[in-house]
Amino acid sequence: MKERVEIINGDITRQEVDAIVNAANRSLLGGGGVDGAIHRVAGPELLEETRKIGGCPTGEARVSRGYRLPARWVIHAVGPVWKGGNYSEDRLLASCYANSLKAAVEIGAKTVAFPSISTGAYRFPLERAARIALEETKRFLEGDTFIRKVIFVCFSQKALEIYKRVFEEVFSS
Ligand code: AR6
Repeated sequence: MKERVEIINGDITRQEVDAIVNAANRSLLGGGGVDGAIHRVAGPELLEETRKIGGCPTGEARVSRGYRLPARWVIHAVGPVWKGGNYSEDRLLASCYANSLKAAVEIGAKTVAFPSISTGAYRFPLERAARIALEETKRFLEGDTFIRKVIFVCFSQKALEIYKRVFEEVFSS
């Protein structure tokens, strides 16, 4: 189980995996942060495709092609905006991971890279988000044999340290 998960520091747009996950918003029309970076590298065809999808509710995920990205697919997940913790933020964030991994299996993606959904513009506390991401991934992989590798791409040294520590806690229990 543990060997199917990797934590790295890097830029998700450069990952040579079958699918990368985008931290999108409900419009799926692009934005800042990792969403902006993915659209810039993928090229305008990505927006053309996500426009046709027509949006996505919080906690769910939709699939598009990756166009000029090294990844063949982009799984657009919509994380919750952090509002203090009493608005189902934890459950909605967990759903993003479960639904993204489910979508990966459906499109035949064996290697999947995630950013830290909701922890930028949406202000979800990083350690809490890392624990949810890793617990939900562990739960999913326990019931799945198809996915070979899930990579968590951290965008700062601080995020990397938090993810690595939480990974040890979650995956050794
Ligand atoms: N690779 C990996 N991680 C990244 C990258 C990158 N290239 N760029 C940023 N991050 P955010 P959210 C990290 O704000 O909080 C957008 O405008 C970043 O350090 O991208 O889910 C959307 O359109 C942070 O830890 O996403 C939505 O409107 C994490 O990615 C809204 O922001 C997520 O930060 C979504 O907000």
